[in-house]
Amino acid sequence: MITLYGFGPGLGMYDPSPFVLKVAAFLRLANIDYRYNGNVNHLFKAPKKKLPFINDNGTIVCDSTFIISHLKNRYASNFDSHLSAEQQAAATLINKSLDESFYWCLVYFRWVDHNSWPTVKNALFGKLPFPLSTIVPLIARRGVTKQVYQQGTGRHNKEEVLSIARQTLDALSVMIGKNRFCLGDQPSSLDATVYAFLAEAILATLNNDLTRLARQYSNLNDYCQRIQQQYFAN
Ligand SMILES: N[C@@H](CCC(=O)N[C@@H](CS)C(=O)NCC(=O)O)C(=O)O
Repeated sequence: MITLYGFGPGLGMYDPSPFVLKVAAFLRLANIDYRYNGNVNHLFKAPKKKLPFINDNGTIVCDSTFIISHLKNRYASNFDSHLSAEQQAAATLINKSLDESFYWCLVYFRWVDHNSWPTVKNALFGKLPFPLSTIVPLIARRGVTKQVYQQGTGRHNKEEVLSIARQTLDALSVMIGKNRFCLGDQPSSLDATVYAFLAEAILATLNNDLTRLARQYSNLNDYCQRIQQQYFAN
């Protein structure tokens, strides 16, 4: 059996991490049996100190990209075979764009921007006993804010970060158009990534500039709802 380690439900989401949600979405889209084990403490035992990682019958694989490659090789070698070589190449680059650029916009509006922080703090640290409930979020927020600054996104003002997110959303909206899935009427592994990142912006129980922006794209909302209903109903 495959076990997927994540943070545990939060912000109205299956998992508040887009990377964990991406792997869960892939497993569901490809119809691969797995068990989800969500607990923030998994971070301490995670081999690379990041989530997600999986245990596939004793084989540990870290990082959503490596995990999905592993799962495709072992259980779903034909999952993307309906895509042309050009589509597969574009999918690789879109995946990287979401992982490396849009991700930081999400993090910025959850952790750095003041509007969502009280909700995020409560969702992620609300169950800690006092005084940990005050100290741990403070330290965690300081650490994440430093990461966002070091990565570069934290050096921009709010409007600039929003404009980076808007470019991605505009592009995704054009790419998906009226399609059922990202690249037509059949799912591919790109849907796992696109759904995960869009859902964390559109479906999460947060109300900030980024979530409000993402909710303005009706086809992206429909896309998220469709995948949510079809693959995450239970
Ligand atoms: N490249 C990794 C990124 C994973 C990642 O950044 N996970 C975040 C949560 S969204 C994490 O574990 N952060 C904890 C930390 O940085 O201490 C992947 O694709 O899985």
